[in-house]
Amino acid sequence: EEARALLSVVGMTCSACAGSVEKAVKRLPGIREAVVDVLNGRAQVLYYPSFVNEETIRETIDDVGFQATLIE
Ligand code: 9UX
Repeated sequence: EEARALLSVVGMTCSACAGSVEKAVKRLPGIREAVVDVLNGRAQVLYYPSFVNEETIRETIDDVGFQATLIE
């Protein structure tokens, strides 16, 4: 069954930043969709919990160079 994660992402200043976050998250296994809102500093991710978890998604965004925090 599909789950949804909403994260705060601090440090994105342009749409290329948002693109790099989306690309990195979508490369993970078990991701259905990733939408990044650069203006509001949010990332919404639909994923399959059997394959990936929220902390892995959060760490992946951190590794791209931004400060990600799980909101819900
Ligand atoms: Mo360009 Mo966005 O180097 O942080 S990708 S500003």
